[in-house]
Amino acid sequence: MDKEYLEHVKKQLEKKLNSHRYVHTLGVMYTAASLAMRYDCDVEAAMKAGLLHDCAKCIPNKEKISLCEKQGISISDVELANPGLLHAKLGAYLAESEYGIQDKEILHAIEVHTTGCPEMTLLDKIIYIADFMEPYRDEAPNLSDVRALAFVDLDACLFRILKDTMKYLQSKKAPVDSMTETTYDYYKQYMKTRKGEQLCKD
Ligand code: DGI
Ligand code: FE
Ligand code: FE
Repeated sequence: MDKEYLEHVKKQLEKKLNSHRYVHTLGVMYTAASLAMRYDCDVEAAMKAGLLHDCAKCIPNKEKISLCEKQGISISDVELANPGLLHAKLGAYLAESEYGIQDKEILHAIEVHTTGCPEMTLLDKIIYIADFMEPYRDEAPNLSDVRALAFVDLDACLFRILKDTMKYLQSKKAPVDSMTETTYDYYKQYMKTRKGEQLCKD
């Protein structure tokens, strides 16, 4: 375990994030570690991705946009209207350029942690789910169900969160990012197919 690296990054992030976000970040790091243990994923990679997933969250929105433009990171219409969404892509960029992460799997998990994507890797799913269920999160509905499901059936848990997120965005009349929608459609189909296969076996 690269303890020195994790401690070093923790100190950096404490300066870059507000205290609410910093505490959330530690929650995601340890929750991701637990899920990695359960599903036989690389625990150190899960901790690094969890620690860094929101590293760009507290950059002011205007700066998020200008940083993306400078780095040639594409911005969709929905992202332009909701620049907060850009913290995932920018986070992956900063994880590499500022925090020295070279592992593409870690960078990808950070990049897709807000919208998800089709065919997520095990690490992508762990970070996406840990972000939603970490101990300090308290605003989401059905949290206790999601937390229990995460340790029993990772894909069912992922789909449950995607479904709740779509419902939440629709209730707020918030514009849905095309990747959020694509991910939801992909895992809806995936869970349907899985159910069909299960029934064939029975
Ligand atoms: O950064 P965190 O708050 O820890 O969590 P996150 O990166 O998952 O971001 C959560 C927020 O992102 C939550 O308020 C819902 C929002 N979000 C996710 N997908 C979309 C979205 N917001 C809009 N407008 N459109 C989306 O497709
Ligand atoms: Fe985030
Ligand atoms: Fe987060």
